[in-house]
Amino acid sequence: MRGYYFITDADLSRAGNASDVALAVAAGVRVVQYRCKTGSTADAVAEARQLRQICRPTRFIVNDRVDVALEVDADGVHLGQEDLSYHEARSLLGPGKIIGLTVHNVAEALAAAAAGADYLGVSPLFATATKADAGAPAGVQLLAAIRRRVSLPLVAIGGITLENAPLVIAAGADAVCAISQVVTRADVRAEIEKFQALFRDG
Ligand code: TZP
Ligand code: MG
Repeated sequence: MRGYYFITDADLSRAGNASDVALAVAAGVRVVQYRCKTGSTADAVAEARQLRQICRPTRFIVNDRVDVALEVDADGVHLGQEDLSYHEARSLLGPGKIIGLTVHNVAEALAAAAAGADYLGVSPLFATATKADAGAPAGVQLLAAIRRRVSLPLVAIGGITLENAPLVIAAGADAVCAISQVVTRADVRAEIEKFQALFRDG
């Protein structure tokens, strides 16, 4: 889990999800999350199936959609507080799949850990225009507070840049996700590699 965590965004992407995911895999990213908020279920399944193939053996996680994850044999799902619960998702997915949960405060983090989550997404650390309903920025203080209480892998997200990522890692993040800072750029692989280097150098 340690390193840069890639999430697709077809609306922001310059070159499209398939290109972005192929470049993320080439850069050595360990986890790719397919996040699709628009379009039909049939289109989501078709795209997820294509991305899933590009990702082998990189771990492939589907955002929100347990049904899509099951259909394409994804490695797991990432769920928010308003999606299926951990227990509902686990009963559908079975024991072998990864379930990541987004948390916005320490209480949610403790509840997610107690439920059995495999990792936590801590969100949003900073202001972001990428997710309209992301909520108020929590700052690195939230990450540090969760780090003190929870031993699960922590993935930080929301407004992360190459400038603030070192603070996020120092506060205890195992992984960082930056969507707009990567998929809008001409050289997606090079941007990912800059984030990955922060984990080696830090
Ligand atoms: N979940 C919380 S914030 C966010 C998601 C998907 C968007 C992060 O995008 P960016 O461009 O890295 O701020
Ligand atoms: Mg969700």
